[in-house]
Amino acid sequence: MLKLFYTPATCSLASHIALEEAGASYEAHRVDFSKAEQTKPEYLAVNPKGRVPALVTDRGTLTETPAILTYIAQTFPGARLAPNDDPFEFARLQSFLSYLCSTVHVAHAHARRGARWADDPAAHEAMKAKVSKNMADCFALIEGTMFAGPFTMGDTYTIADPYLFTIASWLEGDGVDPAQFPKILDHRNRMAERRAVAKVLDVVRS
Ligand SMILES: N[C@@H](CCC(=O)N[C@@H](CS)C(=O)NCC(=O)O)C(=O)O
Repeated sequence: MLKLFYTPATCSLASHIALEEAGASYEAHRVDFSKAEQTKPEYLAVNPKGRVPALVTDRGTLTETPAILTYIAQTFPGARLAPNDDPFEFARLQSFLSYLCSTVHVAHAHARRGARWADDPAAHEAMKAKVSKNMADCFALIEGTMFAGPFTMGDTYTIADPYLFTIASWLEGDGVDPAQFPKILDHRNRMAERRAVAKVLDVVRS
């Protein structure tokens, strides 16, 4: 049985939705950031990085959202969550996942996790001050050139959709008005109506 370690309102939501969309059997284990559980030995034994998500499989534990999403798509091919047989389309998908992981998520993290990059409180404030502009720039690029529509990669729903949905749900908290990005806002609204998304949101918000 797969085990997903998740925390509400974090990037683990993408993997959680993908498991549900795949029809996977899994257990969801909450990691409570308000109790700093991600820093405790019990959780570090699962993921020494001290982050969520982590997906425990019968072959070992996977971390990093793009890797977990890809694993889910390839383990449940019947759910057709990735173009597994088309190297170019698969690389396009990887490119989108990588951008969300290594650029957009990192831009967002500068608001609350500045201590990863600097010790000086003034530097933390300077990083925070850039978050809304950086996130708006990233989403302008996604809206203008990367989002194919009606789903993220085009006509077919893929693992990029729950990932984009997850990170787009952070916009207001980062001081960005999503109305500037009508395609992304429409995608976010359509995603919220999916059965799998509503089910996972019920669990993480309970
Ligand atoms: N690159 C990782 C990032 C994981 C990550 O930073 N997760 C955040 C939540 S969105 C976390 O666990 N933060 C806990 C902490 O920094 O203490 C991924 O994409 O899975």
